[in-house]
Amino acid sequence: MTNFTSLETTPKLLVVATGNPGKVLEMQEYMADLELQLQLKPKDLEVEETGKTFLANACLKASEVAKATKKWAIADDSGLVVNALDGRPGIYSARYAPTVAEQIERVLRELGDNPERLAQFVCALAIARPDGTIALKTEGICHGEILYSPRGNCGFGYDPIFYLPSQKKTFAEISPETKRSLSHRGQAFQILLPQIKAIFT
Ligand code: ITT
Repeated sequence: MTNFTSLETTPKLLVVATGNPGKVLEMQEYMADLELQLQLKPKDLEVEETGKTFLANACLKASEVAKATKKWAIADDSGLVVNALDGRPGIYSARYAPTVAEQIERVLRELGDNPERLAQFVCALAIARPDGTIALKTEGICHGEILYSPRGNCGFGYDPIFYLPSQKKTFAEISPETKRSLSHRGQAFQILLPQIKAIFT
């Protein structure tokens, strides 16, 4: 009798379903130790983010890119959730204004001198099989505060206004290694990496 499981091969290629270069850099580092070839999604393959939650949008992006490329795909949907703004910009973080500088400016303007500055970065990760079904998904959260003006030049997006009391620095003032260990994306990858290893090695 043929043993069909012996015919199965371990997938070695994972399409990164994002067009955000900041995310790509961070995701590459989390998966650097895996014997896994990462491939960027085709530039013209855009997925409309119609979900109401980070997790729903991560699943949508991973699933659509996997189906279009017929390969395993990983997606990240993330954003900044500000308590005093009723959770805004949230899932609309990338669309809160036309440029990153204007996005930061809008958050600071809306907060004004409100002393309630608590905020969280949230990151949902999803991995889809080539047929679009979701194999893995999880969420990571990093708690911090919104400063009154930007500080630092590292990272991307809202990093210059996101302050970590434990480090007494913003995400844009800490090293990429420290950000990787503390961030929302770091928390999510910490949960997912053992499961990613189980599938891909
Ligand atoms: P893809 O959908 O192509 O992955 P995107 O940038 O549009 O790229 P999202 O819809 O998930 O991705 O929006 C995430 C936004 O949240 C991102 O553009 C930043 O503004 C912000 N963000 C997420 N993670 C961040 C981080 O680690 N540091 C700073 N800002 C972050």
